[in-house]
Amino acid sequence: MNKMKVLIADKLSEEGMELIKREFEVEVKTGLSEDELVNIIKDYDALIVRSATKVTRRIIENSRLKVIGRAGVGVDNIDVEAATERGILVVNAPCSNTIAACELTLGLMFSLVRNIPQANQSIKEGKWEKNKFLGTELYRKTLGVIGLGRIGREVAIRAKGLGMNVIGYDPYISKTTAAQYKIRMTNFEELLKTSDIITIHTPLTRDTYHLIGYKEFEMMKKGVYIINCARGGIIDEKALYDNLISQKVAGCALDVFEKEPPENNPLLQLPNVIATPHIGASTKEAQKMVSIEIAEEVINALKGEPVRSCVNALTNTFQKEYTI
Ligand code: 9EZ
Repeated sequence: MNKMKVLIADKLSEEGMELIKREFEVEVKTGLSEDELVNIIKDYDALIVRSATKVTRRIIENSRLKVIGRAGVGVDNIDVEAATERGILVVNAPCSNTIAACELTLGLMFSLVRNIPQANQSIKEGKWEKNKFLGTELYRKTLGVIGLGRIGREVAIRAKGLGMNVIGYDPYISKTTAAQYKIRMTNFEELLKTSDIITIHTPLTRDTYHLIGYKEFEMMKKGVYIINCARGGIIDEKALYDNLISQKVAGCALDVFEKEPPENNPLLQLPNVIATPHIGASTKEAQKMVSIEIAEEVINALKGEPVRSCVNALTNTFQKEYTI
């Protein structure tokens, strides 16, 4: 019998690819357009992507795929609804990126309150501006964590270790789970009103699109800091811009944007914005683990064995990812 065929459409670490090659035929073709994918997708039983490839309804409906694997967490680049209609499993790799995303968040939090990127820029320009870079301490400040899934929890645990007062909000996390992690849960409004620093760790869903907008900024403390290493679109960028200009928000750190890569995004012109190019998952460890995690899931799916992380099951409109 012919081996089943797996198309890897975005760069994936060798470790995971080796696992798949043991049992199936693997082809790597990156940088394909939607039309190119539509033309070749009929040949494959499985498709693996990271975030670059958008798996549209058109691609899905021209396929005979059994499974689509997302080497990462958020599936907002996959039309899960179209896949579900065709009975195609969509699996992701939700565990591997946790520490990488968490540690980037902490790095950006320190960078934000001490102006580390701006100070680095300044000294390299030959300046010695000791008085310009007066920071604030994290110790005894209140960190509001919105979204207490895997990443939010790890951020909360570490922030407590820094002597921060950590509060959390997540409508999907039970009091019992929060108690296990010793995180004090609040409602959304209290978190906005009492946090010195707010960090976001939710997926992008119909429910979290523009979760932070004008109304929410209005409720925040003057001088609040904001961190978003989750998904662009959760914060209304126009509202953020206006609140940075008015100094209501003292500064923000962004790893993600409504449009990636950003094109003339005015946020990137502001001195109190620090930014990174969506590198939350970019560690050697995470890239290796994510390739193994997604390989195992796709192999399980193709063999008809149980999978650990199928996202089709999330059918209610609140949990469904927001497809752009
Ligand atoms: C939404 C969420 C958390 C959240 C967490 C998860 C689907 N979903 N939504 C709003 N898993 C905080 C605020």
